[in-house]
Order: sequence, then structure tokens, then C-alpha cells
Amino acid sequence: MTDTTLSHDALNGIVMQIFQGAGLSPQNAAALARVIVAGEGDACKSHGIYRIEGCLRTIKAGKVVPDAVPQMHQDDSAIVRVNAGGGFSNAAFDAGAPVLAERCRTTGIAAMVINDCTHFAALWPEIETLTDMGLAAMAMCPSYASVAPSGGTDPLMGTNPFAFGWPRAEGDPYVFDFATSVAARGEIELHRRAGTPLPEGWAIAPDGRPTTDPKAALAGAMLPFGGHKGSAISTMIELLAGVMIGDLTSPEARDALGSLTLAPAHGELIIAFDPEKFAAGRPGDPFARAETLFAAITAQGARLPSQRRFKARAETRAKGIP
Ligand code: NDP
Ligand code: PYC
Repeated sequence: MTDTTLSHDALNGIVMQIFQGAGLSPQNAAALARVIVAGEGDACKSHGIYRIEGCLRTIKAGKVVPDAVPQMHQDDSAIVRVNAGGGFSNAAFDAGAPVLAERCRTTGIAAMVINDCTHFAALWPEIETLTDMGLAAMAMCPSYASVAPSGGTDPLMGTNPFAFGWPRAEGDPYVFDFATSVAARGEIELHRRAGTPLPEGWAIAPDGRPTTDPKAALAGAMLPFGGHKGSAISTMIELLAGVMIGDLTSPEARDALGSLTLAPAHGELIIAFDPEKFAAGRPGDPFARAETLFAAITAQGARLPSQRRFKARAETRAKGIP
């Protein structure tokens, strides 16, 4: 490491110290530090160390339970339920993931429902936890109302992230993780802080006109990716990871919090799949067939999602995080 870089471990120690100093229990501080350092280390700045400040403001405002202990509720079904008890989602995920994986290996498919959590994080660290266990997985959650439906002008949906992962025997898993808005709100906030304009097509101002001004975008509405298609996927996330799991939708989360400047509270849905169980009795090995598909994508010069991230991770592990 140099005098302008930190190792992952060193940054993790600092972030842990900051959160414990703000009153988070060691369990919650460790879970938060892990995803924030992972974000910074993978050059995902919209969910890296810049998020510390927002988490601290959310703790100070009394909107998150700093020493919450996740409570697991198990029955015989394929649904593993974890109540975060008003704490951050990350400790709840860490508590439920091994149970989810075990249930999935038995039944072929299983879901984890996280309720009553404050959520600020990227989803790919969770997806990678499950792909590391040899499972395919998807994760999704609402956020708070900041995105207009396609054809509308008022914020209603959240930036609702959607992530998927497929395990690979060699090398990094196949993972994508994106906001269902054109870009994450964190990207707009980073433009605001840097004083740089947004690319066109990201947002509309409060008067409904297109804007490249980050302040006007934050006050107005962000736009869904892919027009009506992103809008529909975002609506699906409101239904599955809000309504269906008995937790808040994005407009409800905004109204409950009364602000778009603190981390929102709602639920999250994670679904795990055992590819070998799904493919049983069918021709071909699912993992080998997936490799054929990935090779055909990259043979065209296209890159797989997360390749930029994995490259950044290798670099920051070798040289430190700037
Ligand atoms: P990006 O648009 O930057 O990236 C989305 C995905 O597309 C990534 O997996 C990325 O991989 C991949 N990708 C980008 N360019 C290419 C390309 N040319 N070819 C193939 N794949 C590509 O992300 P977003 O701004 O939409 O979201 C950022 C993060 O914000 C996510 O991690 C998400 O979970 C988080 N988020 C969290 C929310 C919450 O409520 N908790 C709300 C909204 C977002 P790579 O990283 O390698 O570029
Ligand atoms: O970047 O859109 C976002 C976001 C919202 C909540 C957490 N991240």
C-alpha cells in the first residue's frame, strides 16, 4: 500500500470503527463495513464510502435501530423469513443466507424474505455470497418514491435494484446488478457533489421537463431504464418485494421516512436456485452449457456484466484502495 491507498482490511477497520462509534452493534457495524468496503474496492462509488455519511445521518435521526438483532422465522416451507427488527438489511441477510442455501439445496428453490430493514446497499455482495455456495440467485427490493413511471412525471417507484448471479466453477461468477432507473440515485448524488451535469435522459425537473441538472433531478423525478420495460420490471419489484412480502412499497417508504435524504426502510426478496436440481434428468450439464453461452457472448467482443468490477477488485486487492 502507499500513502494514498488503503488495504481492504485497513479500510474495513476504519469503517467498522466509525459505525461502532456511532452506536452500531459489532454485528451491524461488521455487516455494513463489509458491503461499503466491497463497493469502494470494486470501484462502485455510488455504494462505497460516500454512503457512510448517509448511514450516520440515518442513525442520528433515529430512523434505524443501531443494535437490532435479526430474528429468523422458520417453518417447513421454502420461505426463510428474517425480520431485521428495524436495523440495516445487511446483518439480516448475513444471518439468513446459510439457512436459505441449505433450504435451496433440499428443495431446489428457496426464498429469503427480509422485513423491516433499512436498505442502502448494492445487492451484488449478497448475490456473490450465494454464487460462492454454488447457487444461482436473484435479489430485488423497492426503495423510496423517486422514479416516475414511463409516461408519467411524478416520482412513484423507487430506483428498485434487481440483481442476478450464476455460479461458475472457474473464475468469477456471472453477476449483474442494476437500478431499474436509468442510473442509481447515488450516481446523481455524486454528480451533484462534483458539480457535473447528468447525461441526458436520466431525469426530469419538478416541472416535468428533461434536465441534466442533478439538483433539479433530485427534486424532480428520475426515469426508468428502457422506458415502459424498465417501468414494468420496477412495478414487479414493488409487487413481489413490497406488497407480496407484506412490507412497504416505495411511495409508502417515502411517506414513512418523510425524507429522500436518509436511507429508506422496507423489505427485500432473495430467491436462490439449485441449477443441478432444476436440470436433473435433462440432457447436458447446466454449468457446462452456461459456459458455452458466456463464451459466445465474449467471442463477439462483448463483456460480461461485473467484469469491470472484478478487474477493479483485483487491482485494489493488489495495490490498495485509492
Ligand atoms: P450500472 O448501470 O453501473 O451497472 C449495472 C450492471 O450492468 C452492472 O452489473 C455492470 O457491471 C453491468 N454493465 C455495465 N456496463 C456494461 C457493459 N458495457 N456490458 C456488460 N455489462 C455492463 O449500475 P446502476 O447505476 O444501475 O446500479 C448501481 C448499484 O446501485 C447496484 O449495485 C444496485 O444494487 C445499487 N442500487 C441499490 C439500491 C437500493 O435501494 N439498495 C437502489 C438502486 C441501486 P460492472 O459493475 O462490471 O460495470
Ligand atoms: O442509489 O438509487 C440508489 C439508492 C437508493 C437507496 C439506496 N441506493
